[in-house]
Amino acid sequence: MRGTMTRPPNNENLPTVKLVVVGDGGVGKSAITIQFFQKLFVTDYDPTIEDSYLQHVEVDGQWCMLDVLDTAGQEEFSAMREQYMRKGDGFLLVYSVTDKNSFENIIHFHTQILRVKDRDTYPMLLVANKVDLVHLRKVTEEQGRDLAHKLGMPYIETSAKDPPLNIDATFHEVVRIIRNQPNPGNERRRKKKFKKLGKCSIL
Ligand SMILES: Nc1nc2c(ncn2[C@@H]2O[C@H](COP(=O)(O)OP(=O)(O)OP(=O)(O)O)[C@@H](O)[C@H]2O)c(=O)[nH]1
Ligand SMILES: [Mg+2]
Repeated sequence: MRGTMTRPPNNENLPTVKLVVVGDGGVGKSAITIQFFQKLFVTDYDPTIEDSYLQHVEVDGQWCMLDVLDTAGQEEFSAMREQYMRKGDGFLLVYSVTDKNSFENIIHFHTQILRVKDRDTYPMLLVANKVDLVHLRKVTEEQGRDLAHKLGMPYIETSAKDPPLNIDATFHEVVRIIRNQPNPGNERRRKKKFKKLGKCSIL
């Protein structure tokens, strides 16, 4: 009987969870996504414009349809950002531990997501990728954890290279964060109410 528990149920009944993978160009967003969905490491760098992946997954005994958008990190495609940010239920904010700039730019993705969502918090996970490149590392685990703490999100270290590190754990964790968020609708309303109150007090 236990075996039947792990079989995916009818896809039509599954709740869809939309994840968006963001971060600078070349940090490994596509490599992480392809390692998760196809179980292989892409060694070539082929800048993404926009790719999406769909698959049912089981997280903590509950199945869902995971709809993942792998976005463009290259600056020339940044105009598309607001549009895809609107669609996400949760975000993977990826930087490369070998690229300090990509780490420093995380704050901009974070700010933009909160602005587009009109929220004070939103389900996000800080992903420090390429930790296999030990000798090229420029951003320490402590720096990563500090930033995650400051931005109010969990932190995870990954490698998309074989043998992969924490790739399944990363996607599962974002699903968990989305499921566990406290009453998102209420928070949005509360923020709007505060804005109105703010206006009233000025008048
Ligand atoms: N060693 C190592 N290389 C990686 C890792 N992740 C990605 N790479 C390599 O880094 C390069 C860029 O990876 P991509 O996944 O294409 O980067 P991206 O973030 O999708 O880039 P854009 O699509 O331009 O935004 C590729 O050559 C990958 O093979 C990793 O964890 N370890
Ligand atoms: Mg890519």
